[in-house]
Amino acid sequence: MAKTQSYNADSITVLEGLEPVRTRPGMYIGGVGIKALNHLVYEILDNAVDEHLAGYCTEIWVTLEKDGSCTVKDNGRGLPVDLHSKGLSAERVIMTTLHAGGKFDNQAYKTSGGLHGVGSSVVNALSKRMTVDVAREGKVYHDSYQRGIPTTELHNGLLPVVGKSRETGTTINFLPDDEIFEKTVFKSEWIKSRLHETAYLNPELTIHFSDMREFAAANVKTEAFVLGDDGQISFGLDNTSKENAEEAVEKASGGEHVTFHEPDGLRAYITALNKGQTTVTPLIYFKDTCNDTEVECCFQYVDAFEENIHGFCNNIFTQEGGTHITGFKTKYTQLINFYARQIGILKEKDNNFTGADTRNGMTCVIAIKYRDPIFEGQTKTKLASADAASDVASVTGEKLEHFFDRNIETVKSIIACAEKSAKIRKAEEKAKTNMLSKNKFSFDSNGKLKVCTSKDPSKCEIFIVEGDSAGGSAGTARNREFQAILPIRGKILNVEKASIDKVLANAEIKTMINSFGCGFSEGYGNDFDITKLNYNKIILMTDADVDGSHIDTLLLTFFYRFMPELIYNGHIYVSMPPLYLVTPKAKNGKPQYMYNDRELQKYQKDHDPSSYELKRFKGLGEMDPPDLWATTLDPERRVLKRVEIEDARLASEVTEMLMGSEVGPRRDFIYAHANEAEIDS
Ligand code: 28F
Repeated sequence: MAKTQSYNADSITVLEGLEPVRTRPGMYIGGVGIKALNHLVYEILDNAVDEHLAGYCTEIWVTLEKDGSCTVKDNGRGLPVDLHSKGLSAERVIMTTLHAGGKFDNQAYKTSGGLHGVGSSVVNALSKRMTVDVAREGKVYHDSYQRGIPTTELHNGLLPVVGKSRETGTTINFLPDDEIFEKTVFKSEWIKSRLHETAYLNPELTIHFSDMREFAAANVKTEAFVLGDDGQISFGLDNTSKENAEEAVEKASGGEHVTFHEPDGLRAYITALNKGQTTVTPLIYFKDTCNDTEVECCFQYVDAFEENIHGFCNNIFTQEGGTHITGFKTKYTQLINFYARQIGILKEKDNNFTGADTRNGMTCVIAIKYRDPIFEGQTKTKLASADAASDVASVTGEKLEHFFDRNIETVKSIIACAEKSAKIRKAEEKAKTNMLSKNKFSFDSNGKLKVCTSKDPSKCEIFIVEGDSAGGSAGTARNREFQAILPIRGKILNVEKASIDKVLANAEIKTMINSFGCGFSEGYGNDFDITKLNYNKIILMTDADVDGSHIDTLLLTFFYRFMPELIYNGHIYVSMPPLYLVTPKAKNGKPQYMYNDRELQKYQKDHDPSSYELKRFKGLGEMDPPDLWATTLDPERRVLKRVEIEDARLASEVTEMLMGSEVGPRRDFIYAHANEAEIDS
């Protein structure tokens, strides 16, 4: 702590003014939504954490104030305030110019990098008001801004002294600008979880969080207080227990206070991530430095068929992974295979475990400190610095060999998880290959597909119809040159519930996979190749009744799970066959097709019922071929709905809920949306 970091204010690189920040905030903080709002807090917090990483700050206070502003305070050295070459206090330069940050101080690991490194000047520009108080050299210096414009007068470029202090540190209070942000109410849950994560990554740091905002207390006020006969306050409404009542009262008066301090660091992090799961190994931890890159890692296996690996670089969560993760994975896979052969679990002739096999059940955090990291990817959270991979690999190899040599039982437990994964993977592969190979030949035996003559996929269409009768009339009505018909019998398998080998054993599914020709993708392997797709349009042409729509849902579930690209690339359509045929009795009356009830009701409003004949099509099989062609197959006249997934995640959740094995959510969803669905009259 005594080490005084040498710097000179001139080393602050001054790039440009703050105007562009207010005109295009999204460029600097990724948007103007609630995530971007919280990002303001993280920007300021990162600077305080940098001061901790430099070795000078041990505590940070984050407070959400009553007035909606946020205060971050640290007990570091205090921002420099002496004159910068521009004749201004260094603090003023740092707060009013973009990317002002000491390139000089690459002795420390700046958390800034990519999106993260925009620094406090961006927060200043996007805040209705901001104050900076610096305690250093026994004095407290003050500066203030409005929307990035200074409102404190400097004397000969220096900040006014507003007080004395034996401590040192920096305190910044800012109120996000409601002219910029859609919402200016911080989401405290996200902030608390980020503070907790920061505490896990920095075991010597203590972070205090306070939420003083009115409504935080107001929720409490809306509950009915009941003064118990023991004089204690409790909740009249939901009989909240006494301690909650006390906490609630504290929130009402003095706000919420939480302190994050995790002296067990990553070990505590992994323990928290594995809470409630059956662990299969002890915590495995190592930390070392290689080529100036600090590598810290902790992992533990649980009895579950999943893998959770979180990477950090200079305290930044690398959501999109990167070289530190690949370096770890490569080395780890080699190691586990080496030990599996040493122990004799893998024989000479056996293939190696895949990387995924060796990480089956692993929960892992890899946190590195790296100078001037390069980030790339959508949200600048993918580490691209090449030599981070080799640095991590060498620390991992050296430390784990040492550990595994002395803990062979743990290695055996890990290998047992790998064997389980390998077994399931092989079973799936077998199911898939024998499905594809057997079907290549026997496929034509069930000869259900009525192929078209053209072999140009860009022209061809395949209609998936329900049952052989519809298949028959569609087969007759279609244009053989470019329209193929695939009749499927009854309901196809509900793939959301079935395991992969059952899915691949289902005749209808096999026929579809083979007809399309592009293979399919599933968890372990991606053999999907859209360039091999035989048809430009895959058209679901089921009957317009409840059965038909159920089949549509099952088909879409199948496409979403095994061939999502078909949906994303717009190859999937739903045909819109007519529901009614109205034939006027008058001699020259022209028959008219109606595609929904609204059209029919409109017609019925304008025509006397005795003036026409009404036919309701119960199924496509009932339509004679010329009608079917005219209304549903002819590209010139038909109506098709293209299936698009706006939000894949929403679609999968809805699919999961509707087709998944749990009944509860499906029933709730259907009840909730029943009035939206056009229930057949
Ligand atoms: C509430 C947020 O921002 N704390 C900070 C420091 C300390 C120094 C510093 C910051 C020097 C040239 C970049 C002090 N003394 N909390 C914070 N504490 N920045 S931000 O220096 C800025 C660099 O430009 C500091 C000696 N060296 C560094």
